[in-house]
Amino acid sequence: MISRTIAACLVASFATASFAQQSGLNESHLNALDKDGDGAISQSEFSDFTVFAFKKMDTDGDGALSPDEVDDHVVGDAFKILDDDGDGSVSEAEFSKQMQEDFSTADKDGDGQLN
Ligand SMILES: [Ca+2]
Ligand SMILES: [Ca+2]
Ligand SMILES: [Ca+2]
Ligand SMILES: [Ca+2]
Repeated sequence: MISRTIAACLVASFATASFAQQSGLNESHLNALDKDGDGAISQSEFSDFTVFAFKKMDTDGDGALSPDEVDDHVVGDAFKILDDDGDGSVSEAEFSKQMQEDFSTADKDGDGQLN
């Protein structure tokens, strides 16, 4: 449940601002992620969001997330959860791994779509 919160926080943090603006959608965070508008979020739509979120969060562009960069968007213990190897920064691989876990957790029926 905690891991699911990271994805949910990120969606809330990004979908309302630039993502919703780009897509012209704002009625819900899910709609902002659903690029093809089929009413569900596919694995690839979610992966696009993962890449987008990582780049947006990495404000100094060094290819890793510092605790500050994570804390700007997600409250709580997100950094500790994301930093799998405990080296004090979150790599893109660590970030995608957690986001994919979040996707699987949220996809309760396992059909690869969130709806
Ligand atoms: Ca879709
Ligand atoms: Ca960084
Ligand atoms: Ca790390
Ligand atoms: Ca599903």
